[in-house]
Amino acid sequence: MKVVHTAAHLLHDPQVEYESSIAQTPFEHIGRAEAIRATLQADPRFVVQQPTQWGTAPIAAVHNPGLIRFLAEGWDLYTAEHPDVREVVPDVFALPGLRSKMSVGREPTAIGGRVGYWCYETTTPLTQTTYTAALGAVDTALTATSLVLNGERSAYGLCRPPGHHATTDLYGGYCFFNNAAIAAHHVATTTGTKVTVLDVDYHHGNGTQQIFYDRDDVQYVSLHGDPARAYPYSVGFADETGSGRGLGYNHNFPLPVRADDDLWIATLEAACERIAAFGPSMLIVSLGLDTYITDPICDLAVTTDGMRRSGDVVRQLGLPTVVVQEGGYDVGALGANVQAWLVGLGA
Ligand code: Q9C
Ligand code: ZN
Repeated sequence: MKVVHTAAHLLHDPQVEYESSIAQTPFEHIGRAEAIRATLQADPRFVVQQPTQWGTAPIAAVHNPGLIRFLAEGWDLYTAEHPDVREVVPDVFALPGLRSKMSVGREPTAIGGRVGYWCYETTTPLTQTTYTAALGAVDTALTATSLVLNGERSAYGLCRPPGHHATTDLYGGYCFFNNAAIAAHHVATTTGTKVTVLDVDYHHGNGTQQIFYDRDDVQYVSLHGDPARAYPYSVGFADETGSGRGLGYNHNFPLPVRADDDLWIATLEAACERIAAFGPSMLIVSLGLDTYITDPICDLAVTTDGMRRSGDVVRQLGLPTVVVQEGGYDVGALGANVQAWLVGLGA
Protein backbone atom coordinates (compact mmCIF):
# COMPACT_ATOMS: atom_id res chain seq x y z
CA MET A 1 0.00 0.00 0.00
CA LYS A 2 1.21 3.49 -0.84
CA VAL A 3 1.72 5.78 2.15
CA VAL A 4 1.92 9.57 1.77
CA HIS A 5 3.97 11.46 4.37
CA THR A 6 5.72 14.81 4.56
CA ALA A 7 8.28 16.12 7.04
CA ALA A 8 6.31 19.40 6.96
CA HIS A 9 4.32 18.09 9.96
CA LEU A 10 7.46 18.73 12.07
CA LEU A 11 6.67 22.45 11.64
CA HIS A 12 3.68 22.10 13.99
CA ASP A 13 5.42 21.53 17.32
CA PRO A 14 3.64 23.39 20.14
CA GLN A 15 5.15 23.00 23.61
CA VAL A 16 2.01 23.66 25.69
CA GLU A 17 -1.71 22.91 25.47
CA TYR A 18 -4.33 24.20 27.90
CA GLU A 19 -6.45 21.13 28.69
CA SER A 20 -8.61 20.38 31.73
CA SER A 21 -7.59 23.80 33.14
CA ILE A 22 -3.92 22.82 33.14
CA ALA A 23 -0.99 23.92 30.93
CA GLN A 24 0.62 20.66 29.89
CA THR A 25 2.73 18.96 27.22
CA PRO A 26 0.46 18.38 24.19
CA PHE A 27 -0.96 14.90 23.56
CA GLU A 28 -0.95 15.70 19.85
CA HIS A 29 2.78 15.92 19.05
CA ILE A 30 5.33 15.19 16.32
CA GLY A 31 6.29 11.83 17.86
CA ARG A 32 2.89 10.43 16.83
CA ALA A 33 3.47 10.74 13.09
CA GLU A 34 7.12 9.72 13.43
CA ALA A 35 6.08 6.51 15.25
CA ILE A 36 3.58 5.62 12.51
CA ARG A 37 6.10 6.34 9.75
CA ALA A 38 8.81 4.23 11.45
CA THR A 39 6.48 1.23 11.78
CA LEU A 40 5.22 1.39 8.20
CA GLN A 41 8.70 2.02 6.74
CA ALA A 42 9.97 -1.15 8.44
CA ASP A 43 7.18 -3.21 6.81
CA PRO A 44 7.75 -4.16 3.12
CA ARG A 45 3.98 -4.10 2.48
CA PHE A 46 4.14 -0.27 2.62
CA VAL A 47 5.93 2.20 0.32
CA VAL A 48 6.28 5.77 1.58
CA GLN A 49 6.20 8.74 -0.82
CA GLN A 50 5.95 12.51 -0.47
CA PRO A 51 2.86 14.55 -1.40
CA THR A 52 2.63 17.01 -4.26
CA GLN A 53 1.50 20.59 -3.54
CA TRP A 54 -2.15 21.53 -4.14
CA GLY A 55 -2.28 25.16 -2.99
CA THR A 56 -5.23 26.74 -1.16
CA ALA A 57 -7.97 26.38 -3.81
CA PRO A 58 -9.17 22.93 -2.61
CA ILE A 59 -9.15 24.27 0.97
CA ALA A 60 -11.19 27.36 0.03
CA ALA A 61 -13.73 25.04 -1.60
CA VAL A 62 -14.57 23.74 1.90
CA HIS A 63 -13.45 26.39 4.42
CA ASN A 64 -14.21 30.08 4.91
CA PRO A 65 -11.46 32.06 3.12
CA GLY A 66 -11.29 34.20 6.27
CA LEU A 67 -10.17 31.14 8.26
CA ILE A 68 -7.40 30.43 5.74
CA ARG A 69 -6.31 34.08 5.86
CA PHE A 70 -6.27 34.09 9.66
CA LEU A 71 -4.17 30.91 9.86
CA ALA A 72 -1.74 32.32 7.28
CA GLU A 73 -1.19 35.70 8.99
CA GLY A 74 -2.40 35.27 12.58
CA TRP A 75 0.89 34.31 14.23
CA ASP A 76 2.80 37.25 12.69
CA LEU A 77 0.14 39.78 13.66
CA TYR A 78 -0.32 38.41 17.18
CA THR A 79 3.40 38.26 17.97
CA ALA A 80 3.92 41.78 16.59
CA GLU A 81 1.78 42.89 19.57
CA HIS A 82 3.01 40.21 22.00
CA PRO A 83 6.67 39.51 21.09
CA ASP A 84 7.29 36.88 23.79
CA VAL A 85 4.45 34.58 22.69
CA ARG A 86 5.55 31.34 20.98
CA GLU A 87 2.11 29.80 20.46
CA VAL A 88 -1.14 31.66 20.08
CA VAL A 89 -4.26 30.55 21.97
CA PRO A 90 -7.56 32.47 22.28
CA ASP A 91 -8.53 34.16 25.54
CA VAL A 92 -11.96 35.41 24.39
CA PHE A 93 -14.33 33.20 22.41
CA ALA A 94 -16.83 34.89 20.07
CA LEU A 95 -19.73 32.69 21.18
CA PRO A 96 -23.10 33.45 19.52
CA GLY A 97 -24.72 33.98 22.94
CA LEU A 98 -22.73 37.18 23.40
CA ARG A 99 -24.63 38.92 20.60
CA SER A 100 -27.87 36.93 20.32
CA LYS A 101 -30.97 39.10 19.55
CA MET A 102 -28.67 42.07 18.90
CA SER A 103 -26.05 41.65 16.19
CA VAL A 104 -24.61 39.45 13.49
CA GLY A 105 -21.17 37.86 13.80
CA ARG A 106 -18.41 40.15 12.51
CA GLU A 107 -14.70 39.40 12.43
CA PRO A 108 -12.91 41.87 14.73
CA THR A 109 -10.01 43.92 13.39
CA ALA A 110 -7.91 43.46 16.58
CA ILE A 111 -5.79 40.30 16.33
CA GLY A 112 -6.59 39.32 19.94
CA GLY A 113 -10.28 39.28 19.02
CA ARG A 114 -9.72 37.49 15.73
CA VAL A 115 -8.18 34.42 17.44
CA GLY A 116 -11.37 33.74 19.38
CA TYR A 117 -13.47 34.41 16.28
CA TRP A 118 -11.83 31.55 14.30
CA CYS A 119 -10.82 29.13 17.10
CA TYR A 120 -13.26 27.42 19.48
CA GLU A 121 -11.08 25.89 22.20
CA THR A 122 -7.69 25.95 23.93
CA THR A 123 -5.87 22.75 22.90
CA THR A 124 -4.97 23.84 19.35
CA PRO A 125 -2.08 26.35 19.54
CA LEU A 126 -1.02 28.31 16.46
CA THR A 127 2.79 28.50 16.13
CA GLN A 128 5.02 30.39 13.69
CA THR A 129 5.02 27.51 11.17
CA THR A 130 1.71 25.76 11.92
CA TYR A 131 0.13 27.05 8.69
CA THR A 132 2.80 25.35 6.55
CA ALA A 133 2.30 22.08 8.44
CA ALA A 134 -1.49 22.31 8.01
CA LEU A 135 -1.04 22.85 4.25
CA GLY A 136 1.19 19.75 4.20
CA ALA A 137 -1.52 17.65 5.83
CA VAL A 138 -4.02 18.75 3.17
CA ASP A 139 -1.48 17.97 0.43
CA THR A 140 -1.00 14.54 2.01
CA ALA A 141 -4.73 13.75 1.97
CA LEU A 142 -5.19 15.02 -1.59
CA THR A 143 -2.15 13.13 -2.90
CA ALA A 144 -3.39 9.87 -1.32
CA THR A 145 -6.80 10.60 -2.87
CA SER A 146 -5.31 11.13 -6.33
CA LEU A 147 -3.48 7.79 -6.06
CA VAL A 148 -6.85 6.08 -5.54
CA LEU A 149 -8.53 8.15 -8.28
CA ASN A 150 -5.75 6.92 -10.56
CA GLY A 151 -6.42 3.27 -9.84
CA GLU A 152 -4.87 2.24 -6.51
CA ARG A 153 -7.34 0.12 -4.57
CA SER A 154 -6.39 2.01 -1.39
CA ALA A 155 -3.85 4.53 -0.09
CA TYR A 156 -2.97 5.99 3.31
CA GLY A 157 -2.33 9.68 4.01
CA LEU A 158 -0.29 10.09 7.21
CA CYS A 159 -1.86 13.48 7.89
CA ARG A 160 -0.63 15.59 10.79
CA PRO A 161 -2.07 17.85 12.13
CA PRO A 162 -5.37 15.95 11.99
CA GLY A 163 -8.52 17.49 10.52
CA HIS A 164 -11.98 16.19 11.43
CA HIS A 165 -12.77 18.77 14.17
CA ALA A 166 -12.23 21.74 11.81
CA THR A 167 -15.58 23.17 10.62
CA THR A 168 -16.24 25.47 7.66
CA ASP A 169 -15.41 28.49 9.84
CA LEU A 170 -13.55 27.22 12.93
CA TYR A 171 -10.38 25.40 13.97
CA GLY A 172 -9.94 23.38 17.17
CA GLY A 173 -9.51 19.85 18.53
CA TYR A 174 -5.88 19.74 17.28
CA CYS A 175 -7.26 20.37 13.75
CA PHE A 176 -6.74 23.38 11.43
CA PHE A 177 -7.96 22.27 7.99
CA ASN A 178 -10.34 19.33 7.53
CA ASN A 179 -8.12 17.04 5.48
CA ALA A 180 -10.75 14.29 5.01
CA ALA A 181 -13.54 16.73 4.09
CA ILE A 182 -11.32 18.54 1.58
CA ALA A 183 -10.49 15.17 -0.01
CA ALA A 184 -14.15 14.06 -0.07
CA HIS A 185 -15.31 17.37 -1.57
CA HIS A 186 -12.54 17.15 -4.18
CA VAL A 187 -13.66 13.67 -5.25
CA ALA A 188 -17.38 14.48 -5.24
CA THR A 189 -16.98 17.66 -7.28
CA THR A 190 -14.31 16.51 -9.76
CA THR A 191 -15.95 13.14 -10.53
CA GLY A 192 -19.63 14.04 -10.01
CA THR A 193 -20.06 10.86 -7.96
CA LYS A 194 -21.11 10.08 -4.40
CA VAL A 195 -18.52 9.80 -1.62
CA THR A 196 -18.72 8.51 1.96
CA VAL A 197 -16.60 9.69 4.87
CA LEU A 198 -16.41 6.93 7.47
CA ASP A 199 -15.03 8.34 10.74
CA VAL A 200 -13.67 5.79 13.22
CA ASP A 201 -11.78 8.22 15.45
CA TYR A 202 -12.88 8.06 19.12
CA HIS A 203 -14.12 11.64 18.87
CA HIS A 204 -17.08 12.63 16.76
CA GLY A 205 -15.91 14.50 13.65
CA ASN A 206 -18.02 17.58 14.24
CA GLY A 207 -16.22 19.48 11.48
CA THR A 208 -16.84 16.88 8.80
CA GLN A 209 -20.48 16.44 9.86
CA GLN A 210 -21.03 20.22 9.74
CA ILE A 211 -19.39 20.63 6.32
CA PHE A 212 -21.59 17.98 4.67
CA TYR A 213 -24.73 18.20 6.86
CA ASP A 214 -26.98 19.71 4.15
CA ARG A 215 -25.53 17.76 1.20
CA ASP A 216 -26.69 14.54 -0.46
CA ASP A 217 -23.50 13.88 -2.45
CA VAL A 218 -21.30 13.18 0.58
CA GLN A 219 -22.50 10.79 3.28
CA TYR A 220 -20.99 11.08 6.78
CA VAL A 221 -20.94 7.98 9.02
CA SER A 222 -19.27 8.11 12.45
CA LEU A 223 -18.63 5.80 15.40
CA HIS A 224 -17.48 7.62 18.56
CA GLY A 225 -17.71 8.08 22.31
CA ASP A 226 -21.18 9.41 23.21
CA PRO A 227 -20.94 13.23 23.09
CA ALA A 228 -22.98 13.39 26.30
CA ARG A 229 -19.66 12.52 28.00
CA ALA A 230 -17.02 12.92 25.28
CA TYR A 231 -15.37 15.72 23.32
CA PRO A 232 -16.56 17.63 21.24
CA TYR A 233 -19.72 17.50 23.46
CA SER A 234 -21.81 19.72 21.17
CA VAL A 235 -22.73 17.30 18.37
CA GLY A 236 -22.52 13.60 17.44
CA PHE A 237 -25.87 12.42 18.79
CA ALA A 238 -27.79 9.68 16.98
CA ASP A 239 -30.72 11.98 16.17
CA GLU A 240 -28.55 14.23 13.97
CA THR A 241 -29.45 12.81 10.54
CA GLY A 242 -28.81 15.75 8.17
CA SER A 243 -30.83 18.75 7.00
CA GLY A 244 -32.49 19.84 3.73
CA ARG A 245 -31.11 17.82 0.82
CA GLY A 246 -28.76 16.18 3.31
CA LEU A 247 -31.56 14.65 5.40
CA GLY A 248 -30.83 10.94 5.79
CA TYR A 249 -27.17 11.20 4.78
CA ASN A 250 -25.65 11.63 8.25
CA HIS A 251 -25.33 8.64 10.58
CA ASN A 252 -23.95 8.80 14.14
CA PHE A 253 -23.22 5.75 16.30
CA PRO A 254 -22.43 6.96 19.85
CA LEU A 255 -20.83 4.31 22.06
CA PRO A 256 -20.72 3.66 25.82
CA VAL A 257 -17.63 3.68 28.06
CA ARG A 258 -15.30 0.66 27.63
CA ALA A 259 -16.97 -0.57 24.42
CA ASP A 260 -14.89 -3.64 23.46
CA ASP A 261 -13.87 -5.27 20.18
CA ASP A 262 -17.13 -7.16 19.70
CA LEU A 263 -19.39 -4.15 20.32
CA TRP A 264 -17.12 -1.95 18.20
CA ILE A 265 -17.11 -4.42 15.27
CA ALA A 266 -20.88 -5.02 15.47
CA THR A 267 -21.42 -1.24 15.36
CA LEU A 268 -18.99 -0.87 12.47
CA GLU A 269 -20.88 -3.56 10.56
CA ALA A 270 -24.14 -1.64 11.09
CA ALA A 271 -22.39 1.53 9.87
CA CYS A 272 -21.12 -0.30 6.78
CA GLU A 273 -24.68 -1.36 5.94
CA ARG A 274 -25.56 2.35 5.67
CA ILE A 275 -22.56 2.89 3.42
CA ALA A 276 -23.46 -0.02 1.13
CA ALA A 277 -27.05 1.29 0.88
CA PHE A 278 -25.75 4.75 -0.15
CA GLY A 279 -23.55 3.27 -2.90
CA PRO A 280 -20.59 5.68 -3.01
CA SER A 281 -17.87 5.53 -5.67
CA MET A 282 -15.19 6.07 -3.03
CA LEU A 283 -14.67 5.81 0.70
CA ILE A 284 -12.61 8.26 2.75
CA VAL A 285 -11.78 6.85 6.20
CA SER A 286 -10.98 9.25 9.03
CA LEU A 287 -8.71 6.84 10.93
CA GLY A 288 -8.26 7.59 14.62
CA LEU A 289 -6.62 4.98 16.84
CA ASP A 290 -7.78 6.70 20.03
CA THR A 291 -10.45 4.02 20.47
CA TYR A 292 -7.51 1.89 21.69
CA ILE A 293 -7.85 0.29 25.12
CA THR A 294 -4.97 2.23 26.71
CA ASP A 295 -5.39 5.57 24.95
CA PRO A 296 -4.54 8.23 27.57
CA ILE A 297 -7.43 10.64 26.76
CA CYS A 298 -10.26 8.29 25.68
CA ASP A 299 -12.39 5.55 27.25
CA LEU A 300 -13.16 2.77 24.76
CA ALA A 301 -11.47 -0.65 24.84
CA VAL A 302 -10.61 -1.68 21.28
CA THR A 303 -7.48 -3.87 20.98
CA THR A 304 -4.87 -4.07 18.22
CA ASP A 305 -6.68 -7.15 16.89
CA GLY A 306 -9.87 -5.08 16.90
CA MET A 307 -8.07 -2.59 14.65
CA ARG A 308 -7.19 -5.38 12.21
CA ARG A 309 -10.80 -6.63 12.27
CA SER A 310 -12.01 -3.07 11.62
CA GLY A 311 -9.89 -2.78 8.48
CA ASP A 312 -11.18 -6.17 7.38
CA VAL A 313 -14.84 -5.11 7.79
CA VAL A 314 -14.16 -1.99 5.69
CA ARG A 315 -12.29 -4.08 3.07
CA GLN A 316 -15.45 -6.16 2.61
CA LEU A 317 -17.27 -3.07 1.29
CA GLY A 318 -15.09 -3.50 -1.83
CA LEU A 319 -14.75 0.27 -2.36
CA PRO A 320 -11.73 2.29 -3.49
CA THR A 321 -10.56 3.61 -0.12
CA VAL A 322 -8.47 6.58 1.02
CA VAL A 323 -7.40 6.34 4.65
CA VAL A 324 -6.59 9.67 6.33
CA GLN A 325 -4.86 9.82 9.72
CA GLU A 326 -6.75 11.57 12.56
CA GLY A 327 -6.16 10.94 16.32
CA GLY A 328 -4.54 8.26 18.51
CA TYR A 329 -2.45 9.18 21.56
CA ASP A 330 -0.97 5.95 22.96
CA VAL A 331 2.18 6.57 20.96
CA GLY A 332 3.84 3.30 22.02
CA ALA A 333 1.03 1.34 20.29
CA LEU A 334 0.14 3.81 17.56
CA GLY A 335 2.36 2.43 14.78
CA ALA A 336 1.22 -1.15 15.39
CA ASN A 337 -2.44 -0.08 15.50
CA VAL A 338 -2.26 1.81 12.19
CA GLN A 339 -0.37 -1.12 10.65
CA ALA A 340 -2.98 -3.63 11.91
CA TRP A 341 -5.86 -1.54 10.57
CA LEU A 342 -4.26 -1.15 7.13
CA VAL A 343 -3.29 -4.84 6.97
CA GLY A 344 -6.92 -5.66 7.72
CA LEU A 345 -7.88 -3.40 4.83
CA GLY A 346 -5.61 -5.45 2.59
CA ALA A 347 -2.26 -3.58 2.54
N1 Q9C B 1 -10.71 17.86 28.31
C1 Q9C B 1 -8.48 14.25 17.70
O1 Q9C B 1 -8.46 13.12 18.17
N2 Q9C B 1 -9.12 18.12 23.87
N3 Q9C B 1 -8.73 15.34 18.45
C2 Q9C B 1 -10.25 17.72 24.63
C3 Q9C B 1 -11.11 17.59 26.95
C4 Q9C B 1 -9.21 18.00 22.45
C5 Q9C B 1 -9.00 15.23 19.86
C6 Q9C B 1 -10.24 18.35 25.96
C7 Q9C B 1 -9.28 16.58 21.94
C8 Q9C B 1 -9.21 16.59 20.45
C9 Q9C B 1 -8.16 14.47 16.26
ZN1 ZN C 1 -9.85 11.68 18.31
